[in-house]
Amino acid sequence: MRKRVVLITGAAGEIGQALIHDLSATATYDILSLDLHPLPDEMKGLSTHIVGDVLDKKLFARLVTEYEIDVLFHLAALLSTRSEFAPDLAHQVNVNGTLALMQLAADQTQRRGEPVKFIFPSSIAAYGLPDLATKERDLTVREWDWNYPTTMYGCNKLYCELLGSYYSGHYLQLARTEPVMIDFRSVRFPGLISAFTVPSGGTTDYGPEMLHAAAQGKPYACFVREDTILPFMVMSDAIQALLGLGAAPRTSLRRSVYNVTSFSISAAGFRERVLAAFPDAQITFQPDLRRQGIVDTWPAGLNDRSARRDWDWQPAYDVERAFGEYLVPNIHQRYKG
Ligand code: AKB
Repeated sequence: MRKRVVLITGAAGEIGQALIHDLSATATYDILSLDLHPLPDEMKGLSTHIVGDVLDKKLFARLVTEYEIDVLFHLAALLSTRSEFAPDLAHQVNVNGTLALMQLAADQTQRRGEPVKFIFPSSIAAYGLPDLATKERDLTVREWDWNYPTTMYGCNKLYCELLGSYYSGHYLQLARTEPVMIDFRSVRFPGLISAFTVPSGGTTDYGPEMLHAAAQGKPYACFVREDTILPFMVMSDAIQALLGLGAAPRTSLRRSVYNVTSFSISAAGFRERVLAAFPDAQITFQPDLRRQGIVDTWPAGLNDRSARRDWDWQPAYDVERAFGEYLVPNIHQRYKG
């Protein structure tokens, strides 16, 4: 008999590592994790880890003979800045990789006659505001506002959200028999900040980079202007969002894609909070025009009313608690000594 598992792709990334820690603590599922890279040594034993590529169809053909994938957290992706430097690769990983996994989930769903849950992190990059005046006016955007992304990554995320709706609502619509569909659920994340890992290749990275540099006594030149405002959330809330949406009864979900957020903060405000915790931090501003151009199209805040209404979403950490209770104490601990 095949072993029933939760599959996590992109498992060695920031969200992947945090999710494995959380899921393995509850022990409800056996975790199968996949990434191009091995997991850090201290995570050995928390999951069955496979070093491999989401584009490797042969690997997946082999995996489904051994495992029954019940829930799939598809986290593997190239982030926004990196995708601008390698748009072709970004499209392959972010779109073709996702499409292949949705097809796999759809095949598994058909075969067992029960939906595979497909949980997909989307992003504020799915938005594209036309100018700063609009960003200042529309301070919080709803899921359906300004869906005109200007980056390869944003286009990839928005398209994959639509693919998810297709596979969960319309796939095989011309077939004679009624198909069983995958159960696709997605959250649009703001910038994420972890106390334990540092991101790479994203455009919201200036927040966590500033904090981690300060904790290590390293100078940091922030690549966006001081007045840049973006929504953020700590990693622990991001994991609760993925798990909360995953656990919600299907009948209570009125959408397949939900905004989630915690607090909005300017780059200058971020610096102030970091300085309050690390008074010797050397933080300057040296905006990079291209990266600035990207964040200027992303909204200052997200309207997450639908998530709050449908599956009781609520972040545990507002800005005060995020810095005071989660980020600063854990980062102090991490770099101690
Ligand atoms: C990035 O900056 O690319 C990511 C994101 C906003 O999804 N953090």
